[in-house]
Amino acid sequence: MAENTTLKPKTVTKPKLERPKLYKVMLVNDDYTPREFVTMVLKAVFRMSEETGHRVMMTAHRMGVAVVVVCTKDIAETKAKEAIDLAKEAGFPLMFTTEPEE
Ligand code: TYC
Repeated sequence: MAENTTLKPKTVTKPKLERPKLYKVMLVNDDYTPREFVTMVLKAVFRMSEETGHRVMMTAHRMGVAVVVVCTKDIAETKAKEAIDLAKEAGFPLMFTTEPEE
């Protein structure tokens, strides 16, 4: 028996994917942490090359702060904590902060 099926066009709703808000990890200058130590932390925690680590360290040294990386809130906070912990263990006041990107 032929069925009288009405085919309704399906309404396709495309869910809009929100872009995750991005956060900056900032490196803050201080007068006590040795330059080589700052570069070492940037290499170890943020996987920077010697050259990039040195450049970012010198930017913070000269300008007061430098952007280290832009990533999700979770990763930014985890990386900043890892870096601060390394400095604490070594007895240096080196500070990293996180803030939302404009
Ligand atoms: N200013 C420090 C010094 O002269 C080096 C330094 C650079 C420390 C960058 C922190 O975020 C920093 N020993």
